[in-house]
Amino acid sequence: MSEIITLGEPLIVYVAEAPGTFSEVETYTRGLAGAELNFSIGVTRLGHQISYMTRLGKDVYGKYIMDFVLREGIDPAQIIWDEEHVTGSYLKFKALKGDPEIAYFRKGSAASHICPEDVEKIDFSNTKWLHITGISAGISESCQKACEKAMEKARANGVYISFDTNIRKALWKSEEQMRNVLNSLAEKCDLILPGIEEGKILTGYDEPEHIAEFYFNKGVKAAVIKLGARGAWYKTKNDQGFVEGFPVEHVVDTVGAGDAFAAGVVSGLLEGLTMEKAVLRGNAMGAIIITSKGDNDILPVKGELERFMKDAR
Ligand code: KDG
Repeated sequence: MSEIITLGEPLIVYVAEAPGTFSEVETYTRGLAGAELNFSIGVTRLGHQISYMTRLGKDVYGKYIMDFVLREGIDPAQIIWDEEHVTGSYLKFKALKGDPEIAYFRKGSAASHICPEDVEKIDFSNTKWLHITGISAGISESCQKACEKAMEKARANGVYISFDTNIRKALWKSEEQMRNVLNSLAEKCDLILPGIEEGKILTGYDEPEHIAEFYFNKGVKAAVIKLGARGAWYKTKNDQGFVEGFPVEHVVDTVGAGDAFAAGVVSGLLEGLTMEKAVLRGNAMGAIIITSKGDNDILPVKGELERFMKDAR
Protein backbone atom coordinates (compact mmCIF):
# COMPACT_ATOMS: atom_id res chain seq x y z
CA MET A 1 0.00 0.00 0.00
CA SER A 2 1.18 3.54 -0.71
CA GLU A 3 2.61 6.06 1.72
CA ILE A 4 -0.64 8.10 1.51
CA ILE A 5 -4.28 7.08 0.98
CA THR A 6 -7.21 9.28 0.06
CA LEU A 7 -10.76 8.65 -1.11
CA GLY A 8 -13.26 10.79 -2.92
CA GLU A 9 -15.02 11.80 -6.08
CA PRO A 10 -13.23 12.77 -9.30
CA LEU A 11 -15.16 15.03 -11.64
CA ILE A 12 -14.84 16.15 -15.21
CA VAL A 13 -15.00 19.95 -15.19
CA TYR A 14 -15.98 22.29 -18.00
CA VAL A 15 -14.55 25.74 -17.39
CA ALA A 16 -16.37 28.67 -19.03
CA GLU A 17 -14.10 30.70 -21.29
CA ALA A 18 -16.00 33.95 -20.73
CA PRO A 19 -18.06 35.49 -17.94
CA GLY A 20 -21.81 34.98 -18.12
CA THR A 21 -24.57 32.45 -17.67
CA PHE A 22 -24.70 29.03 -19.32
CA SER A 23 -26.89 30.34 -22.12
CA GLU A 24 -24.55 33.26 -22.74
CA VAL A 25 -21.25 31.35 -22.82
CA GLU A 26 -20.62 28.99 -25.73
CA THR A 27 -17.06 27.84 -25.12
CA TYR A 28 -15.81 25.64 -22.28
CA THR A 29 -12.49 23.96 -21.64
CA ARG A 30 -12.47 20.38 -20.40
CA GLY A 31 -10.46 19.53 -17.30
CA LEU A 32 -10.24 17.24 -14.30
CA ALA A 33 -11.35 18.05 -10.79
CA GLY A 34 -12.27 16.65 -7.41
CA ALA A 35 -10.65 17.73 -4.17
CA GLU A 36 -8.95 14.40 -3.40
CA LEU A 37 -7.81 13.93 -7.00
CA ASN A 38 -6.31 17.44 -6.93
CA PHE A 39 -4.57 16.52 -3.68
CA SER A 40 -3.32 13.24 -5.19
CA ILE A 41 -1.86 15.04 -8.21
CA GLY A 42 -0.20 17.56 -5.90
CA VAL A 43 1.58 15.04 -3.67
CA THR A 44 2.50 12.75 -6.58
CA ARG A 45 4.19 15.59 -8.48
CA LEU A 46 6.11 16.41 -5.30
CA GLY A 47 7.49 12.88 -5.27
CA HIS A 48 5.10 10.99 -2.96
CA GLN A 49 3.20 7.77 -3.49
CA ILE A 50 -0.56 7.88 -3.07
CA SER A 51 -3.44 5.41 -3.48
CA TYR A 52 -6.58 7.10 -4.71
CA MET A 53 -9.76 5.22 -3.79
CA THR A 54 -12.87 5.96 -5.82
CA ARG A 55 -15.62 4.50 -7.97
CA LEU A 56 -15.66 5.36 -11.66
CA GLY A 57 -18.57 4.94 -14.04
CA LYS A 58 -17.81 2.77 -17.08
CA ASP A 59 -18.22 5.73 -19.41
CA VAL A 60 -15.99 8.10 -21.37
CA TYR A 61 -15.46 10.30 -18.31
CA GLY A 62 -14.44 7.34 -16.15
CA LYS A 63 -12.02 6.09 -18.79
CA TYR A 64 -10.53 9.54 -19.23
CA ILE A 65 -9.96 9.83 -15.46
CA MET A 66 -8.41 6.35 -15.23
CA ASP A 67 -6.02 7.11 -18.13
CA PHE A 68 -5.01 10.32 -16.38
CA VAL A 69 -4.46 8.58 -13.01
CA LEU A 70 -2.23 5.97 -14.70
CA ARG A 71 -0.26 8.58 -16.65
CA GLU A 72 0.24 10.68 -13.54
CA GLY A 73 1.62 7.74 -11.52
CA ILE A 74 -1.15 7.71 -8.91
CA ASP A 75 -1.79 4.19 -7.55
CA PRO A 76 -5.11 3.01 -9.08
CA ALA A 77 -5.36 -0.30 -7.16
CA GLN A 78 -8.29 0.92 -5.04
CA ILE A 79 -10.35 2.26 -7.96
CA ILE A 80 -13.56 0.32 -8.56
CA TRP A 81 -15.39 0.32 -11.89
CA ASP A 82 -19.11 0.84 -11.33
CA GLU A 83 -21.30 -0.62 -14.10
CA GLU A 84 -24.52 1.01 -12.94
CA HIS A 85 -23.73 4.65 -12.20
CA VAL A 86 -22.16 7.48 -14.17
CA THR A 87 -19.04 9.53 -13.45
CA GLY A 88 -19.85 13.02 -12.15
CA SER A 89 -19.04 16.38 -13.70
CA TYR A 90 -19.37 20.07 -13.02
CA LEU A 91 -19.52 23.39 -14.80
CA LYS A 92 -17.35 26.21 -13.54
CA PHE A 93 -18.40 29.69 -14.53
CA LYS A 94 -15.92 32.51 -14.91
CA ALA A 95 -15.76 34.85 -11.96
CA LEU A 96 -14.54 38.40 -12.50
CA LYS A 97 -13.76 38.54 -8.79
CA GLY A 98 -13.79 36.01 -5.94
CA ASP A 99 -14.91 32.39 -6.11
CA PRO A 100 -16.60 31.25 -9.33
CA GLU A 101 -20.14 29.90 -9.41
CA ILE A 102 -20.40 26.17 -10.04
CA ALA A 103 -23.12 23.75 -11.16
CA TYR A 104 -22.77 20.08 -10.20
CA PHE A 105 -23.88 16.99 -12.14
CA ARG A 106 -22.94 14.41 -9.54
CA LYS A 107 -26.10 13.29 -7.73
CA GLY A 108 -26.23 9.48 -7.70
CA SER A 109 -22.81 9.30 -9.37
CA ALA A 110 -20.56 6.24 -9.22
CA ALA A 111 -18.36 7.87 -6.56
CA SER A 112 -21.35 8.71 -4.38
CA HIS A 113 -21.77 4.92 -4.07
CA ILE A 114 -18.43 4.55 -2.29
CA CYS A 115 -19.30 2.61 0.86
CA PRO A 116 -17.66 1.25 4.05
CA GLU A 117 -17.29 -2.23 2.45
CA ASP A 118 -14.99 -0.65 -0.18
CA VAL A 119 -12.79 0.71 2.58
CA GLU A 120 -12.90 -2.56 4.52
CA LYS A 121 -10.82 -4.11 1.72
CA ILE A 122 -8.02 -1.53 1.98
CA ASP A 123 -4.87 -2.60 3.79
CA PHE A 124 -3.64 0.30 5.93
CA SER A 125 -0.70 -1.55 7.42
CA ASN A 126 2.11 0.05 5.39
CA THR A 127 0.56 3.48 5.06
CA LYS A 128 1.70 6.62 6.84
CA TRP A 129 -1.05 9.09 6.02
CA LEU A 130 -4.79 9.27 5.31
CA HIS A 131 -6.27 12.45 3.82
CA ILE A 132 -10.04 13.02 3.96
CA THR A 133 -12.11 16.02 2.89
CA GLY A 134 -15.57 17.24 3.81
CA ILE A 135 -16.67 16.92 0.17
CA SER A 136 -16.50 13.11 0.39
CA ALA A 137 -18.64 13.23 3.52
CA GLY A 138 -21.15 15.48 1.75
CA ILE A 139 -21.73 13.55 -1.47
CA SER A 140 -23.72 10.70 0.14
CA GLU A 141 -24.38 8.94 3.40
CA SER A 142 -22.53 5.81 2.25
CA CYS A 143 -19.44 7.85 1.34
CA GLN A 144 -19.66 9.64 4.69
CA LYS A 145 -19.68 6.23 6.41
CA ALA A 146 -16.74 5.17 4.23
CA CYS A 147 -14.80 8.22 5.45
CA GLU A 148 -15.58 7.30 9.06
CA LYS A 149 -14.50 3.72 8.45
CA ALA A 150 -11.26 4.87 6.79
CA MET A 151 -10.47 7.14 9.72
CA GLU A 152 -11.16 4.36 12.23
CA LYS A 153 -9.00 1.90 10.31
CA ALA A 154 -6.24 4.47 9.97
CA ARG A 155 -6.35 5.21 13.68
CA ALA A 156 -6.17 1.47 14.51
CA ASN A 157 -3.07 1.18 12.30
CA GLY A 158 -1.29 4.23 13.68
CA VAL A 159 -1.77 6.15 10.41
CA TYR A 160 -1.72 9.97 10.70
CA ILE A 161 -4.99 11.58 9.52
CA SER A 162 -5.51 14.99 7.94
CA PHE A 163 -8.97 16.42 7.41
CA ASP A 164 -9.72 19.33 5.09
CA THR A 165 -13.22 20.51 6.03
CA ASN A 166 -13.80 21.71 2.44
CA ILE A 167 -17.32 23.11 2.84
CA ARG A 168 -19.58 22.84 -0.23
CA LYS A 169 -22.96 24.03 0.99
CA ALA A 170 -24.71 22.70 -2.13
CA LEU A 171 -23.96 19.14 -0.97
CA TRP A 172 -25.73 19.41 2.39
CA LYS A 173 -29.39 19.40 3.44
CA SER A 174 -28.82 22.09 6.05
CA GLU A 175 -26.00 23.99 7.66
CA GLU A 176 -26.71 22.22 10.93
CA GLN A 177 -26.35 18.77 9.37
CA MET A 178 -23.12 19.85 7.68
CA ARG A 179 -21.71 21.25 10.92
CA ASN A 180 -22.57 18.10 12.89
CA VAL A 181 -21.10 15.69 10.36
CA LEU A 182 -17.93 17.70 9.67
CA ASN A 183 -17.25 18.31 13.35
CA SER A 184 -17.76 14.65 14.20
CA LEU A 185 -15.26 13.70 11.47
CA ALA A 186 -12.89 16.36 12.77
CA GLU A 187 -12.80 14.56 16.11
CA LYS A 188 -11.28 11.56 14.35
CA CYS A 189 -8.38 13.42 12.72
CA ASP A 190 -4.92 14.50 13.84
CA LEU A 191 -4.51 17.56 11.63
CA ILE A 192 -7.42 19.80 10.64
CA LEU A 193 -7.17 22.22 7.71
CA PRO A 194 -10.15 24.59 7.58
CA GLY A 195 -10.31 27.94 5.80
CA ILE A 196 -11.00 30.81 8.19
CA GLU A 197 -14.58 31.26 6.90
CA GLU A 198 -15.18 27.52 7.24
CA GLY A 199 -13.80 27.59 10.75
CA LYS A 200 -16.22 30.38 11.65
CA ILE A 201 -19.20 28.42 10.32
CA LEU A 202 -18.15 25.18 11.98
CA THR A 203 -17.11 26.47 15.39
CA GLY A 204 -18.87 29.81 15.84
CA TYR A 205 -15.50 31.45 16.60
CA ASP A 206 -13.90 34.22 14.51
CA GLU A 207 -10.24 34.02 15.46
CA PRO A 208 -7.83 31.30 14.24
CA GLU A 209 -6.61 30.80 17.84
CA HIS A 210 -10.15 30.06 19.06
CA ILE A 211 -10.98 27.85 16.10
CA ALA A 212 -7.83 25.82 16.75
CA GLU A 213 -8.64 25.61 20.45
CA PHE A 214 -12.16 24.34 19.66
CA TYR A 215 -10.66 21.43 17.72
CA PHE A 216 -7.81 20.81 20.20
CA ASN A 217 -10.49 20.36 22.88
CA LYS A 218 -11.94 17.59 20.67
CA GLY A 219 -8.60 15.76 20.54
CA VAL A 220 -7.12 17.15 17.33
CA LYS A 221 -3.31 17.46 17.56
CA ALA A 222 -2.62 20.18 15.00
CA ALA A 223 -4.62 22.84 13.19
CA VAL A 224 -3.79 24.96 10.16
CA ILE A 225 -6.26 27.74 9.45
CA LYS A 226 -6.06 29.09 5.89
CA LEU A 227 -6.36 32.87 5.71
CA GLY A 228 -6.62 33.29 1.92
CA ALA A 229 -4.11 35.70 0.36
CA ARG A 230 -2.74 36.64 3.79
CA GLY A 231 -1.31 33.15 4.39
CA ALA A 232 -2.13 30.69 7.17
CA TRP A 233 -1.99 30.33 10.94
CA TYR A 234 -0.96 27.06 12.57
CA LYS A 235 -0.95 25.47 15.99
CA THR A 236 0.74 22.27 17.12
CA LYS A 237 1.28 20.93 20.63
CA ASN A 238 4.50 22.93 21.07
CA ASP A 239 4.32 25.73 18.58
CA GLN A 240 2.03 28.22 16.88
CA GLY A 241 2.38 31.07 14.44
CA PHE A 242 1.43 32.94 11.30
CA VAL A 243 3.01 32.16 7.93
CA GLU A 244 2.68 34.87 5.30
CA GLY A 245 1.26 34.06 1.87
CA PHE A 246 3.10 34.57 -1.42
CA PRO A 247 2.18 37.61 -3.51
CA VAL A 248 0.02 36.78 -6.54
CA GLU A 249 -0.32 39.47 -9.18
CA HIS A 250 -3.34 38.13 -10.98
CA VAL A 251 -5.70 35.63 -9.35
CA VAL A 252 -7.47 33.67 -12.09
CA ASP A 253 -9.47 31.07 -10.14
CA THR A 254 -9.34 30.05 -6.49
CA VAL A 255 -10.93 26.59 -6.84
CA GLY A 256 -8.41 23.91 -5.92
CA ALA A 257 -6.24 26.24 -3.80
CA GLY A 258 -7.08 24.35 -0.58
CA ASP A 259 -6.17 21.00 -2.13
CA ALA A 260 -2.85 22.36 -3.42
CA PHE A 261 -2.22 23.82 0.03
CA ALA A 262 -2.98 20.47 1.68
CA ALA A 263 -0.64 18.68 -0.75
CA GLY A 264 2.11 21.14 0.18
CA VAL A 265 1.59 20.76 3.93
CA VAL A 266 1.22 16.97 3.93
CA SER A 267 4.21 16.35 1.63
CA GLY A 268 6.28 18.73 3.75
CA LEU A 269 5.40 17.01 7.01
CA LEU A 270 6.09 13.60 5.47
CA GLU A 271 9.53 14.88 4.52
CA GLY A 272 10.20 15.95 8.10
CA LEU A 273 9.72 19.72 7.68
CA THR A 274 8.57 21.70 10.71
CA MET A 275 4.92 22.73 10.63
CA GLU A 276 5.99 26.30 9.87
CA LYS A 277 8.02 25.22 6.82
CA ALA A 278 5.29 22.82 5.67
CA VAL A 279 2.71 25.62 5.86
CA LEU A 280 5.03 27.86 3.85
CA ARG A 281 5.15 25.15 1.19
CA GLY A 282 1.35 24.91 1.36
CA ASN A 283 1.07 28.67 0.82
CA ALA A 284 3.34 28.43 -2.23
CA MET A 285 1.28 25.59 -3.72
CA GLY A 286 -1.92 27.61 -3.23
CA ALA A 287 -0.35 30.71 -4.78
CA ILE A 288 0.69 28.73 -7.86
CA ILE A 289 -2.64 27.04 -8.59
CA ILE A 290 -4.77 30.20 -8.33
CA THR A 291 -2.99 31.62 -11.36
CA SER A 292 -4.68 28.97 -13.56
CA LYS A 293 -8.31 28.42 -14.49
CA GLY A 294 -7.83 24.67 -13.88
CA ASP A 295 -8.17 22.99 -10.48
CA ASN A 296 -4.87 21.07 -10.74
CA ASP A 297 -3.32 21.51 -14.22
CA ILE A 298 -0.29 23.57 -13.18
CA LEU A 299 0.48 21.84 -9.88
CA PRO A 300 4.30 21.88 -9.79
CA VAL A 301 6.93 19.19 -9.57
CA LYS A 302 9.47 19.61 -6.76
CA GLY A 303 12.01 21.66 -8.76
CA GLU A 304 9.35 24.07 -10.04
CA LEU A 305 8.00 24.56 -6.52
CA GLU A 306 11.47 25.23 -5.10
CA ARG A 307 12.20 27.75 -7.86
CA PHE A 308 8.89 29.51 -7.24
CA MET A 309 9.60 29.75 -3.51
CA LYS A 310 13.14 31.03 -4.06
CA ASP A 311 12.15 33.61 -6.68
CA ALA A 312 9.23 34.92 -4.63
CA ARG A 313 11.31 35.79 -1.55
O1 KDG B 1 -11.43 21.67 -3.86
C1 KDG B 1 -11.60 21.76 -5.28
C2 KDG B 1 -12.81 20.99 -5.65
O2 KDG B 1 -13.88 21.65 -5.05
C3 KDG B 1 -13.06 20.93 -7.13
O3 KDG B 1 -11.97 20.40 -7.83
C4 KDG B 1 -14.29 20.17 -7.47
O4 KDG B 1 -14.61 18.39 -5.94
C5 KDG B 1 -15.00 19.44 -6.36
C6 KDG B 1 -16.16 20.05 -5.73
O5 KDG B 1 -16.93 19.32 -5.16
O6 KDG B 1 -16.36 21.25 -5.79
